[in-house]
Amino acid sequence: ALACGSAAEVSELFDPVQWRTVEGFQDLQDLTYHRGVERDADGAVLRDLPWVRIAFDRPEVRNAFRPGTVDELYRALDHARMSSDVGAVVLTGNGPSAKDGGWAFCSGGDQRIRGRDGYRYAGGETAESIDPARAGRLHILEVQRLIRTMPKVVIAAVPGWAAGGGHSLHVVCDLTIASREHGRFKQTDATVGSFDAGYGSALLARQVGQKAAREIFFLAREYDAQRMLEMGAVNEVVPHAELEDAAIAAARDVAAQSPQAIRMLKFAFNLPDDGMVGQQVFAGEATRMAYMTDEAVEGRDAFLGKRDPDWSGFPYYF
Ligand code: S0N
Repeated sequence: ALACGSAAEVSELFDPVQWRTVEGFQDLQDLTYHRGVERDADGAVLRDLPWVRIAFDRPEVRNAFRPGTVDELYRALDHARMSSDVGAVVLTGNGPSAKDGGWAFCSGGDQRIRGRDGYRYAGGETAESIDPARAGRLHILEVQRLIRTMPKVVIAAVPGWAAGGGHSLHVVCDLTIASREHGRFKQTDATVGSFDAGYGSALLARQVGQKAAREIFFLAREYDAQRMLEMGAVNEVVPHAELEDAAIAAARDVAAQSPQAIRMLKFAFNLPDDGMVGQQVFAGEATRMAYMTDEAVEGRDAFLGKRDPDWSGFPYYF
């Protein structure tokens, strides 16, 4: 087993017994990426379990993401997407901050390097050195789409602040479990002249209703985990120390279900809100399943055999 870091190195809530570092991701700067494992009494890994843990690792800025963080997040999520033995992803934030003990899931875009002229605050970057094609790039939206369309269940484990673009990330996750003591939600987009006019607002309105979503964005107030549970944006509120166990328990329950059924259900839940893209994603899975049938095989084989297909063995189901 690869060294997976101790609770002190990764996060106070991280249980090193439950995880191992994912190979090929030791270079991450702003995230940690671990695979769930079962160990024997001596701590040796017996087997991998079908879930992973991806965590923001910038607790000193409430886990705000800079462009490099988003690159890493996309890379880790895409690796999880393409791992055929992974069914659930726990997305969380490491902590607490060594500076002040504060906890965060994610506080959104790092405001020091944002958009126009952001290079001025980006430590070392200048107008000449920064790649203009990358400056102010909102590729966190690509991450949102990946979370939304990956055929796995993504569970936000919120140990502290979910603010701004971090709030939107929890909204787009399939499930949210929050710390009772430290889970805090605040949509600060409009406060800093930003606005997630996509999933962050529209999907939130689906979850909590129009009036509540407008209140969350227009007033930028702070909500605790219990209030968010009552509004319908959070699935479960648990004692802080039990947050990661609760997330693992949810991942374990997901893993007990049929992978195909989970995929189809996730895409079915997305479909009404995702328009033709939602239909395309759902249809892609339906086609994949259809390709497994004798009927589809007959169509393929007839073409390859340069003969007419024989559909006589395949009823018009009703
Ligand atoms: C999360 C909040 C409410 C926590 O408040 P608290 O507990 O009082 O802590 P603070 O003392 O405020 O923060 C502790 C330290 O962390 C730094 N910090 C916190 N958040 C950020 C951040 N987002 N960017 C940079 N630094 C951050 C504080 O400065 C403080 O550092 P020190 O100790 O050195 O002073 C509170 O912190 C808060 O409201 N944070 C800001 C939340 C916010 O407005 N986020 C941005 C909202 N918009 C988006 O996320 C949209 C996406 C986006 O921004 C983007 C992404 C990629 C590319 C471009 C953009 C774009 O917007 O253009």
